Amino acid sequence: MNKKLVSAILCGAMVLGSVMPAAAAGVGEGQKLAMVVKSAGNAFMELAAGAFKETAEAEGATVEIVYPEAPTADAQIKVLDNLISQDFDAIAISANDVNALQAKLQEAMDAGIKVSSFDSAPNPDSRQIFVNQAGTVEVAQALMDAVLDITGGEGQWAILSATSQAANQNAWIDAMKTIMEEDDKYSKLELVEVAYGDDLPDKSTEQTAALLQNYPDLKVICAPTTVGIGAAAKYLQDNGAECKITGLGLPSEMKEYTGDDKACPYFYLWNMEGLGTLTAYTTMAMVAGDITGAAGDTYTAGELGDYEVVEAADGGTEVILGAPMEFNGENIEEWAEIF
Ligand code: RAM
Repeated sequence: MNKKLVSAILCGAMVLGSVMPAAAAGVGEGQKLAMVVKSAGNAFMELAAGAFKETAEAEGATVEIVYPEAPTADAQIKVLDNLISQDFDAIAISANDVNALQAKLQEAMDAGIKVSSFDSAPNPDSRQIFVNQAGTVEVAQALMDAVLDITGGEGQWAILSATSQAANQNAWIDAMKTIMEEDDKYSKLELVEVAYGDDLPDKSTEQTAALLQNYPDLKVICAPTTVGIGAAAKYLQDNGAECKITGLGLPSEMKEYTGDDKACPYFYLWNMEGLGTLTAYTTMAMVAGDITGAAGDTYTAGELGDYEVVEAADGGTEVILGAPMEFNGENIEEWAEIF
């Protein structure tokens, strides 16, 4: 930029500065926030964390994103230990285990740190609020109906999950099983196995191969994990398998595999930026003392609008971002550009 242009911009800024009122302080002004994700190397977690950081920083907070070295509760306990000693105002966490983090998260709350959770909820005693990306039963219903549709209403199907302890995947799987048992229209479906790829691409690929080998008539794999669905879709498509995949995925990672003539006819997810943004506003509102995380609390989450805290099925409280979104051959290109 040439010097004249720079000084013209500076002059303009000074003039504007003298007439414009000072910007209002953001809701996160002066707050020190940490986000603990499930593990590194998971694009879903990076997207949620990116939106959380951007939103909270724009509101005046300082933010640290922490990536545990493995998708386990132990690895999260290690990083929590470190955070508790560093004077954070709040920790937002996606739990690798429902119960195993309780003592550590209680220690954090006893030290005056607000504990919010997002994506994967630790038990109610371990948190003050859960930011749920979509209703648990709604997600399970969408997945069960996809399995019913893609199998043609009958036959063998399997689940490829994340870790066996993952709180969110287990909640969705339990809800799917309940839906399947309660309605006769699913009675010709046979769930043969729940396999675990631990949210690691290689292990998810191995588990997909094993499912195909063990169940030659398998019609559909449902993977309620972005890492699992991506690995399985690649394996099924590269090997020309008849078995199809559906589940929860990131459009950008599923682009090549989605459509009626591909390995994945369609799948679901939610507004990824919204998840990070809503978690940021929720966490900041707790630190500011605008909400406590009790059912009935209301607050504004920036451009996302107004939210109300409600009772969650596990006895704790939650705020629900919205409904799950379907991605298919028609809209995948467009969404893959976004996340
Ligand atoms: C994986 C993680 C995450 C989950 C998504 C759908 O990225 O397991 O927790 O919400 O999948």
